[in-house]
Amino acid sequence: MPKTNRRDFLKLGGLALAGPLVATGPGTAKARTEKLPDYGMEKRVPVNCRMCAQKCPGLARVVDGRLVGIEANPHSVMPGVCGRSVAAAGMVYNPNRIQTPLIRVGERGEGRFRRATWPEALDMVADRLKKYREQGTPEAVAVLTRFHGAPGVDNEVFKVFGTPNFPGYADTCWANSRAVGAGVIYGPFKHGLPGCSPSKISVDFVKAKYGVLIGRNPAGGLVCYPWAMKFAKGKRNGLKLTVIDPRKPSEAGEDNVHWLPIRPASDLAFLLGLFHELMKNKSYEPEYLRKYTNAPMLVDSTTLQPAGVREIEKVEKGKKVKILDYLVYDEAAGEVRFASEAEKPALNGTYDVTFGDRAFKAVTALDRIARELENYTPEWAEGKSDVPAKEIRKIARELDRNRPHAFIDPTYRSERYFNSFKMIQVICMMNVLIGAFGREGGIIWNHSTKPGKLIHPPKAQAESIGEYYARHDPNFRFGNTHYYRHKAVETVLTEKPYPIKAMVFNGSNLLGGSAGGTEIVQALKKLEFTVCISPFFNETTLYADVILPDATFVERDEAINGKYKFEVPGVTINMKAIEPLFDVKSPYWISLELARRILTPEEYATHFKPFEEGGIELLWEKQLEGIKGVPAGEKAKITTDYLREFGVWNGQAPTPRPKAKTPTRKLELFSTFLARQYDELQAADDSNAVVANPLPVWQPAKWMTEKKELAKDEFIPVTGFAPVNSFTGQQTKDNRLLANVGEAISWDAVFINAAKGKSLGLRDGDMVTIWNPDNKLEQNARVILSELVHPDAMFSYYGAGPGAFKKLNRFYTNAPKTGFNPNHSAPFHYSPLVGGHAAHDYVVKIRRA
Ligand SMILES: Nc1nc2c(c(=O)[nH]1)N[C@H]1C(S)=C(S)[C@@H](COP(=O)(O)OP(=O)(O)OC[C@H]3O[C@@H](n4cnc5c(=O)[nH]c(N)nc54)[C@H](O)[C@@H]3O)O[C@H]1N2
Ligand SMILES: Nc1nc2c(c(=O)[nH]1)N[C@H]1C(S)=C(S)[C@@H](COP(=O)(O)OP(=O)(O)OC[C@H]3O[C@@H](n4cnc5c(=O)[nH]c(N)nc54)[C@H](O)[C@@H]3O)O[C@H]1N2
Ligand code: SF4
Ligand SMILES: [Mo]
Repeated sequence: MPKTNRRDFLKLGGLALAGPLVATGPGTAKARTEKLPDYGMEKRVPVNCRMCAQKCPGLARVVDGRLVGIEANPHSVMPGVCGRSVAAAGMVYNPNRIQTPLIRVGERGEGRFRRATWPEALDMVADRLKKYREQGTPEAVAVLTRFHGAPGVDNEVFKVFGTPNFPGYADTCWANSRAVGAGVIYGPFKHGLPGCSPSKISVDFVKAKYGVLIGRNPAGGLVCYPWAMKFAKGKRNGLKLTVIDPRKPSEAGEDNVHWLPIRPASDLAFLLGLFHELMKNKSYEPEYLRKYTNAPMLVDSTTLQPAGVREIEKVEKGKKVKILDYLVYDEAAGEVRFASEAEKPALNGTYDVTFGDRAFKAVTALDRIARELENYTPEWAEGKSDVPAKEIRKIARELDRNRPHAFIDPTYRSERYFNSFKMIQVICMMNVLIGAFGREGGIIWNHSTKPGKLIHPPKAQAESIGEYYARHDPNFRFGNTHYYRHKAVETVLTEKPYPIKAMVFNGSNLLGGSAGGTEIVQALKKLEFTVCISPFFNETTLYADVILPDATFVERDEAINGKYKFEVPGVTINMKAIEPLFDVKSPYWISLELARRILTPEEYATHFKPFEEGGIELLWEKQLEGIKGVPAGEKAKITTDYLREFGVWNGQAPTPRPKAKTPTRKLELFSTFLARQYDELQAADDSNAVVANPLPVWQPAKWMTEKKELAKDEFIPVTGFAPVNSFTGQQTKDNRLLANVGEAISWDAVFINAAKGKSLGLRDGDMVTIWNPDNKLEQNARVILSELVHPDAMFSYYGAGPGAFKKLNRFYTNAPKTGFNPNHSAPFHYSPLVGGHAAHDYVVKIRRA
């Protein structure tokens, strides 16, 4: 087995080398998939596609050492890769990739760099970062990772360095409204906080009969190929869909899709109208609600607190755990009892309760919710959302007719508006009411595996700023302590709770992907040092002091991956298919070189020497040794050799169950977590109490509180993904093989309602200027006048154009030269309590350029 090539390390440790190095990284492993059937010359190597973020298992096709494409891995339970993956060669052989390490020469933001050797660039990074450690403040360095190439090793370098600050990207994606909104109803909870990431559950499209997509487009933003396949299969099986979207997403399929345009950010109103109908029509199975949900929980009608709770012990998976028991009215016993002791908890009614020294009346959660919903008629919802009341009634009937094989998709990318959290809370409550959660054709739990680790860094001394804000910032109460890019920027600007002075961007585009361009630029200018590890240029690299180009996924071996985003557990591997091009290096090699330079020799010897010597093979061995989530009988089978040969292991999908991972272990139609938070916020007279209300209640988006109505030239900037693009990443937008399709769908344009556009004197194809009156930053794009966009919405495909940073055009040839990015102009704000970047909760103006 080839191990780490020690000579390469020695070479680099010595004299600075002028020319490119041949070293490619530790433990370059050999793939066996050549054994799979091929057509003569081709070799097939298992990879986890990274053309977007989802790591679908595929096979890289290599002819004479060159990548010709990626195709489905037939050993996967749902084989398939999407068109972006097929076009991977357009990323790899793009001369616009960053070819050598670069060091800034001009001002930050000018995007002027000189070429450097690896030793010079690595030494500079190490010297500049080491300083903070020597001063005793390693926490002044924040490490922002997303598309990182050396999982299992790269972040570990900085963990041993001593920083606790790894502000993840997902406050722009799912980590707030979605994770908390679904978590409060379904679970799971970790350290007392709810967090249901989108990889934890999925919609059973294959068996579903009817569904509502609202703020979700599984055919455009595929998520991962298996999900897209399930969606397509469901549609072939006759799945009927209603799509609620400010624009018609043609990717969802034209034939059996019913599209209803909605005013941006008014989804919550539509949903409340729908919930009103479902409740009025009693669209539920009493037995499901009694058995699996806390609908019978008795609550105080005005304070919204459970009438009485206690903690009881239960054994789960051999471990004692505490669960929350609550009072219900037991119809069998004819008295109020704890749920754990009740035989037939009542779903409806008001009862006399004596608990502790209080005697009072309490109502069932179901009745209390129903009472609240009386306010939100379909007519009220129509007034706010523009979705006709009769359509809302029709959707309610369809859900009722098809339940439980019906769903309202709990969304994926959720951080759009101040009220996105409430929207998702309400969606998840409705899926519980109609009995769709944990049922075939409804919402089901996914199963992933968790590989073990090779490197075990000590815990940092300082508290991370994410944890700090979650504990001390009342507005970031439910904020995610792993994903807080926004708060990292705030810390740079305010230096609270302590200064952040340097940032390491490892496959993360803060300036392109997060709302608040003006403030982010201020922060990037203020930092003492910035390094970007990325194969491609992006907005953030314009502000880098040093850029280190790492190899792309087909040019490197990678840690084993267990997140398969699927109800079927999986283990997948990514192996080097081709030699790295230009003077780029394996990200594992880069990590070791940084570790060697930044850490003490003792630390290096303890934590990284084993990897240097054992290479990726050792990492894989340790990962497989410590893997969790694989049935005992299967564990022995999944060896490195097995993965080398097949690329993927899949387990069996368990039968869907309405199992809850909440404090009560019931699907919490009435969230006990929110009730407690609501109580505290009410007591503190906090205006954000409405956000924590466990009941389905209306909360306006931020722009609605600032403006009564939009003027003729004003729009809310909404985005969506196209099947050809992937965020702001150059891997798709500057890709020759995708550019034509991108042009064909006008991925660089903004789409507005035809009548409204005409009233502004605009013609189809005009170049327009778009700006936020609050910061005046101007952007240009072509405008397309369309019947298929709500008058208040300005739609753009996210991430294809350069937005306000036209300097990027110098680094690309195939990408559009104009195109709007709402993040660049967006205010620097975040949604109350949960902390999502609320990228679309503001108003833009347009005029002909
Ligand atoms: N307005 C608006 N904002 C959004 C979204 C939206 O739809 N609208 N989408 C949001 C979502 S869902 C997400 S997940 C985030 C994305 O989070 P971002 O961090 O904003 O993601 P990208 O824009 O893809 O930028 C990541 C960078 O990693 C680099 N990269 C690609 N491959 C590699 C690699 O192998 N190694 C290294 N080191 N670097 C690599 C790419 O050049 C790219 O510039 O953006 C969010 N922001
Ligand atoms: N092609 C492609 N697929 C991807 C990715 C990619 O970059 N490219 N990225 C992956 C990632 S990280 C993610 S998070 C997922 C995201 O997957 P999705 O969450 O499905 O992503 P989007 O396409 O951003 O948004 C879905 C729909 O919401 C609509 N929408 C926007 N604003 C509103 C609104 O106010 N109300 C309503 N009702 N609808 C609205 C958009 O028009 C769009 O059709 O996609 C994943 N898959
Ligand atoms: S969805 Fe497509 S681009 Fe994204 S990882 Fe899967 S195959 Fe690759
Ligand atoms: Mo995302």
